[in-house]
Amino acid sequence: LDGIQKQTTEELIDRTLELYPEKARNKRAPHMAANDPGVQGCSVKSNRKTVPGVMSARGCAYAGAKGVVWGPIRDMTHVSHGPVGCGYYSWGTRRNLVDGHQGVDVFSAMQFTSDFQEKDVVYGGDKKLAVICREIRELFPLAKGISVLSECPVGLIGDDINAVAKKSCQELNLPVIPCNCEGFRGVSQSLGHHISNDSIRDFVIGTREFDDEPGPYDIALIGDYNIGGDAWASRKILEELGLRVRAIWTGDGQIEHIAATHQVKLNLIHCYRSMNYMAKVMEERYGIPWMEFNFFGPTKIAASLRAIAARFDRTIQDNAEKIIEKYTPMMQAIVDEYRPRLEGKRALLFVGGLRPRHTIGAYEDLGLEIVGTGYEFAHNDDYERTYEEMARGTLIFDDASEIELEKWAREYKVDLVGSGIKEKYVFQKAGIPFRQMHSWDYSGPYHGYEGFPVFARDIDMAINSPTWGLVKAPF
Ligand code: ICS
Repeated sequence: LDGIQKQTTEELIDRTLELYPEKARNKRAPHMAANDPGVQGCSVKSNRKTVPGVMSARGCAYAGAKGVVWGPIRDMTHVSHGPVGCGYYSWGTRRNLVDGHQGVDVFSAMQFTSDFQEKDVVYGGDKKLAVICREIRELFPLAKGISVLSECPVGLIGDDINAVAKKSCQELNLPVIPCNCEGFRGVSQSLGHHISNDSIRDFVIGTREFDDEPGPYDIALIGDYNIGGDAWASRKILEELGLRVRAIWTGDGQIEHIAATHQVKLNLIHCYRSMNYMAKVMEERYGIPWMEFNFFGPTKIAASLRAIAARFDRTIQDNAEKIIEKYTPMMQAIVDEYRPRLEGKRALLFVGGLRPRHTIGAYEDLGLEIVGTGYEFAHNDDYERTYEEMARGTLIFDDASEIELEKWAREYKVDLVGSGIKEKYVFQKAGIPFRQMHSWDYSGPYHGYEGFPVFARDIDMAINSPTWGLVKAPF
């Protein structure tokens, strides 16, 4: 990119690290690098404990289990087991949309919690949990199951939710699934994803079969959480391709479909970070192949459609070409409209475990340049998938703090920051356009052909709003 070279970025990294005292500087140094694709040894250290005292944007294991993997399953109840706060503050914040009747056959807008009090911490909460399961069965007879998501104190006092779940399951004749996702486990929400995948492996997968006969085009859509309707947009294209989407993990998800996923022919994974574990398990256990794909922006969508179609017969492959032919002019019209207003604008991204690499193509379709990208909680395999997506010399980083992000946004003179709610107001107050790339800033969908026009409009609206000319930061 123009004016961005490996050396200039390395100098910027040095200037950034100077902001820290020595100990923190040494700890943070391995977590940022200038991109050098194809060169071995250029790697960003990741999946490590956040440096104490450095402000981080990470969540916890409970967040990864409740908010990310289990929460979007619409037809069961999810019990936040422990004090009331964790359930309350994870209530309805991720915008994973659902279809159906709340409180009847869909429960995603409700908060179930065991509301631990002092006596539960002292004497244990197992009995209370059994009562809650009975109450749920009685009050919501159409609920297809109960997940029990442990908060920190449950593990600290040594409650045995697995035993309670087993007993309740027999007593109520209903799946009751324990998930030992206490917030203190691991270094971020990422371990919560893994623990949840393990609980699906141990208690859900293979416990049901689909009502109708399996077919050659049966697939599962894995790692699409229907943020702002994303999974609905993705599903539409896959169906147009001629595939049968038998289950979605877990956006607008149904537990019985998830339980029968072992019958599909191929697992298609959008969010690799949060669900690669189960894809690998299904491959080992049931011989189901899996592949990653990317439905952000027309370039990546077309490449993904061709790659997916290549796994099937001629009919599907022809369909892929037909779909691409049909949508390309529509997408070109969007690009023609917005690209002249966005060409050469610079963006800095900082999101969770997938989007910092998966959204790059969509920005580039609009003419933006990504000068830096980073993850809150990605692992090594995510970084390996990132280097090739970014231009040489650009900045790649892990678990950034506010002071680092501010430094980079200012020095790179970015036109847009795409990150989360904890970052948003810092940049907006500094007069820098911002889009929230977790919740899509209450917009969406951004996936698929339906999503790209929405994305393009939002990015244009953020960057080219006349508001910015009226903002004068006092610093
Ligand atoms: Fe996957 Mo926020 Fe996903 Fe990713 Fe994951 Fe989270 Fe969100 Fe972010 C997520 S599952 S909640 S794509 S929908 S935990 S936006 S890794 S951090 S980039």
